Amino acid sequence: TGQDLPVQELPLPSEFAWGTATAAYQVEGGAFRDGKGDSIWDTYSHLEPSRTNGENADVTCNHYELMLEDVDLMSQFDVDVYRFSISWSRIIPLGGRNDPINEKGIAFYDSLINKLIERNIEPVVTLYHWDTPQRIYDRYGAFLNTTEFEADFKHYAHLCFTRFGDRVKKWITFNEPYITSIFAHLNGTLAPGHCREKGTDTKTEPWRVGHTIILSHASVVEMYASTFQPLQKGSISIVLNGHFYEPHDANSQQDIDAAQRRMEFYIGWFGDPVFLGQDYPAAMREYLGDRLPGFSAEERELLRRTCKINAFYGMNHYSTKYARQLTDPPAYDDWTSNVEESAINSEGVEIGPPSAAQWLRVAPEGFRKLLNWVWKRYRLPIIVTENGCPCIGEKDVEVAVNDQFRQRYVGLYLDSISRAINEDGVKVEGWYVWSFLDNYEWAAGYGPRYGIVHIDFDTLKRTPKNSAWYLKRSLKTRRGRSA
Ligand code: GBH
Repeated sequence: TGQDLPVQELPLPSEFAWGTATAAYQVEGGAFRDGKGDSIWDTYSHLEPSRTNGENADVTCNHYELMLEDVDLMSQFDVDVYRFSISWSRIIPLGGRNDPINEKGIAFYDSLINKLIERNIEPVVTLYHWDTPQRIYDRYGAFLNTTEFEADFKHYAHLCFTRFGDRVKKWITFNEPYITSIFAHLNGTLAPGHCREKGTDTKTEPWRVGHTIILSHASVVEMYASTFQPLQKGSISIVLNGHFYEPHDANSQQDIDAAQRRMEFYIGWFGDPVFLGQDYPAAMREYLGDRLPGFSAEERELLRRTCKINAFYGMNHYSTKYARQLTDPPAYDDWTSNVEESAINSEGVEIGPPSAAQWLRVAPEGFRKLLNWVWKRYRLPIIVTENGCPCIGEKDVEVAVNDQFRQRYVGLYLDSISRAINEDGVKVEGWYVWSFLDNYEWAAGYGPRYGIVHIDFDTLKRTPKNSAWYLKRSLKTRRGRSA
């Protein structure tokens, strides 16, 4: 599985971009500062703290106040790129298209962007990383009302392009629509935890949420291309996450099919409409029937007009799993598509060594295969917009600094990118580590730490881990090695 290999420091193209990534709710803090409105995460983390490890991100890294120092710190690692997200309710507190704008919120992102540019770091901006304005959810259920959501999101995006588009040249509309659809609307472990409320329908709602995201993405892409791109000359796309799936029994055709189907349910769900302008994958129609919404003729036209405008495939990727066809599937099966997932295959072989997160194992070969799978299906240059892992015992700064486990993980995953580029002919343009700082890991609170910088959440002291210096060196070496 490649897990026993040493890190080889294989070459990467000289123009390959290396960056770090964060998301607003996870790092900013200042949750109720300077006129910011509540988001569904402010509500969710306070309503029933047991859902979030008893913790919230009211303060978290306090990046809201320490941002200038944070960018100075980041620039010591020689990064090319910083990917961050804008908190919608910080700049439009009530979220809607007729609601007032908060200039103080805009000023925060203005100074962040200016500071990055001063440090020669390219800002890559995500418009939506899970923190829906609470009022939008209260008014009409956010994603559950396609027309309303699309109009409000478009207005918000228009504001961002207008105010920041002179300096921001790479835009991401949505982070991981699969997670918003499934984790927030089916199993309810992420805000708004909608399916925990009465009168919800988990049979159809996750798929309706996905539908809204796809259409909202497409109409924002069209608006950017027609109204902003001619002058601003930036690019736009979406970020999809997904594991790679290996068959549980490599000799079973059923398991081979199950692994393929699992990836279509994870990635093809969004990728086929967004990047190919097509309907949902056939396997989804087959399994979900009319629980899956259809695209009207007009919507199909929108997808066809916009699919080629997406300039890159944004990939968040962490790990690989085994997929097994269920022989005795439940009466209806919402999201696994009759697939059982595991970390151990039919011969007892583990997919890779475990990290500090139960779902995340070190599996660089699967990453290489996923890069190939995505390239073959969508033929778009890939930017790895998130990749990284949490190590065991990292609360303790002494332990965290010596993060050999992370250095090995990122080293092996970068080798996989090198092989995908140089041996397989896949186009990969950049890699952003998740994450710049230890931060608020959603339902897991401050438990798992993904940062290349340690945070003491009592004092807010920042301490770079050795992986930060390793990555600085490694990217220099690898890019120097390519002819
Ligand atoms: C990304 O999500 C997010 O974009 C980022 O904000 C986050 O901090 C980062 O990854 C690290 O998790 O315990 O089996 O129910 C990745 C998708 C969705 C993966 C929730 C972990 C829980 C799996 N994540 N999932 S499980």
